[in-house]
Amino acid sequence: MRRPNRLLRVGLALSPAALLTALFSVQPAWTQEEPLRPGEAYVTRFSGVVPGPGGAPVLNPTGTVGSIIDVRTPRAPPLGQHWIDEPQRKPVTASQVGQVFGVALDDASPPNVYLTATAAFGLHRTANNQQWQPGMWGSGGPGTVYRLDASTGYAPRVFAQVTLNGRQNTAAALGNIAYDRANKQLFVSDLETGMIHRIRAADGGDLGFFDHGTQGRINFTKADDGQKANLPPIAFDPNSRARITDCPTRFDNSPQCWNLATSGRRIWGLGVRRDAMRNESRLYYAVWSSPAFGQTVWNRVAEDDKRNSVWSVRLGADGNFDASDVRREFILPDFFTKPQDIARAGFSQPASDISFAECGQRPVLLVAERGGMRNLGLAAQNPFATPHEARPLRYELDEKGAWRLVGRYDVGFWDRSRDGPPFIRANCAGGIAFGLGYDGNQWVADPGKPDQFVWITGDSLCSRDYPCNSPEAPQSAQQQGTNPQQVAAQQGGPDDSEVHGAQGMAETAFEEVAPEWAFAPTPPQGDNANANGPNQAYLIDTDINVDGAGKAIPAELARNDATKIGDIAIYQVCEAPTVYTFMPLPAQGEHRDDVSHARHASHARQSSHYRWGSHDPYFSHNRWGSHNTYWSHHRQGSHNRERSHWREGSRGHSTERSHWRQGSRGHSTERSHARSGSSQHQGDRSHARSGSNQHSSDRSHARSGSNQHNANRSHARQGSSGHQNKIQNRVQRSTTTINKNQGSTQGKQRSR
Ligand SMILES: [Ca+2]
Ligand SMILES: [Ca+2]
Ligand SMILES: [Ca+2]
Repeated sequence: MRRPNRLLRVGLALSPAALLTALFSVQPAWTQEEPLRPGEAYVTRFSGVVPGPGGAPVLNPTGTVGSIIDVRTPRAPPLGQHWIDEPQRKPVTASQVGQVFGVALDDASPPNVYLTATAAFGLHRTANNQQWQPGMWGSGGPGTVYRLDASTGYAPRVFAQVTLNGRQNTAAALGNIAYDRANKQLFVSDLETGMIHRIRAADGGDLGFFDHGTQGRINFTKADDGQKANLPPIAFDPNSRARITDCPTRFDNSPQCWNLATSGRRIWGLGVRRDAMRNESRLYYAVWSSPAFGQTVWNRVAEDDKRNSVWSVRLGADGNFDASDVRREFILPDFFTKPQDIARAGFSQPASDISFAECGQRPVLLVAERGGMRNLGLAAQNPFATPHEARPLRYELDEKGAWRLVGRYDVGFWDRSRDGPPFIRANCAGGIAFGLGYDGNQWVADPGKPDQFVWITGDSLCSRDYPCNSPEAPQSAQQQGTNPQQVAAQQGGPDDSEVHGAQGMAETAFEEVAPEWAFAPTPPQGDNANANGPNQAYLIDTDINVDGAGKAIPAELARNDATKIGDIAIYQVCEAPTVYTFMPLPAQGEHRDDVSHARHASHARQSSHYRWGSHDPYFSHNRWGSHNTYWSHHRQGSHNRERSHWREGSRGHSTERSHWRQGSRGHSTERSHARSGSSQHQGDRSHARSGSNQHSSDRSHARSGSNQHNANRSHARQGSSGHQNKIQNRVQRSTTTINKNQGSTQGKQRSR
């Protein structure tokens, strides 16, 4: 966060006392030896690249693919700022464990960490396609589960090799991993075979597998109506293999050759829930149904079967799968509406993670989507998934035992104004976990507040065109009763560093799932355009963004790491509840049908059925500036010495970071000019920042900062030829009381 953090001060000329404070209050990154502590996170991510032979990028074998991130001590409220000096430690590298996505913790104290091999960050062969690049699989292969033992300081080792009756995974690798406390075992999804394996925690022994494609689909209960149903079985062909040597196109860039499991039996996200009231454990798993990877059969399956879905299978007293008790818990709500998107990716992107509230009395299930799998190459932007089209979703259990979709978390400031509907902040990177809430005075994680925060991995949490809040803006917003983004714009400076990593926010701060305005042809205006979620969140980039001397590293603040972030797990210690508070059932006669709610196609959008938020008892609490707990805590910010000092720009002044934006010393023509339409005005860039391809008078004119429209100021600001016609039209249509011949006219009405 860009308050005057302790790390940034270290490199400056400080008083001896201040220097001492700085040295002792923060350990340099990577040096702490403690095991995981309650409240801390473990986050996976892509290793990054280094120049290879001939200069083309190759996997960086020494790049970090997972680490502990200490999210316990932000010492400031969550207000949409980049927390730049988050402590990290215990990195593991690609040469040790390869590329990994899934992460789970067991219930040892302190817990051990489990990581699973992945193709989610692409498959990477050497240039001659003779072998895997170093750093692709570490010491194992595509079917490997690694364990980082707490007792050895989290030194990684091969824990299990997932095989199907001895058949090795050929490339598609594993999906995710979940720990089952009651039965001391782990579940691992295999993205090639579609099987879910049961692995003994004590020694990594394989206790068997569940085949959703042939066991789950043929006999299940639909949770929404309690009826039995079946779908045609889809079997795995054990003779299939990744087409490494005979792919018609380059293997690395051709996921259709990776032998990913068939649509409808492809399992990614997993979660285990023990229901103490029913004395029952179930394994939840996410099924990925999609036309991607050349799965033309998808076009011919039933409508339900085309959607991504979450299922569960009961676990018997011995911890084994009970295939006689399979439930289709819910179908995920549609994201895409455009035919070309549906033809590309299906109705929504896959769910790569499932998490439960383990401590609180309210049964809550969180699902994280990820933008599919692809590999555009190691030199490409957004190489490994389609960014900005994946949601974190929240379900709650109702009195009848059905999971009801109650909300969606906004993640990242990127708002899809340049992508098209839905205009929501859908930058989930596919990992989600509950974490500790914070003490509202000190802003330190409170072990007495388990499950009160959610941490979500995300792409483009902040970026040049969708920036973080500046340190000053939230306070001004509070004083002015508007949102921080607008204030930041007025003050001439949001923080435009690139932040890709994890977003943490109050678990109650969720949004309506599919608001009507999000599906309008043009981006929303006014309140609907506000970044409610990220405005009340901590935003962390998973890279180390400050150097050993405590200075920000400009290259780290400028690099787009979208699609390179993985999964997250958080260590919490709590007593599991024995009674629950359920989501109330709808009033008699009121419509409720999760399946039809999931479908845009089946409803007119004006239908109130999409307005889950209006049925949601928590919804009213997440409005920016209304009765949000964290917002009101922010009032203390004006008395916070650190923050005040920062604003005066004295001791905490960091030349590199301050000048980064202003472009004085490190003036970058490209970056400076792209931001504000100077002589090299680029119509598409500048206008896109205003929130739409089409000039929006509401938004653009509001940036001039006055309630009363001032034609002179607003119009002069854009100054581009491409802008002229629209401005003229707008002026002629809307400002009959403004005399354009008088440059200093005060507008008598707003432009709209
Ligand atoms: Ca960082
Ligand atoms: Ca980064
Ligand atoms: Ca997870």
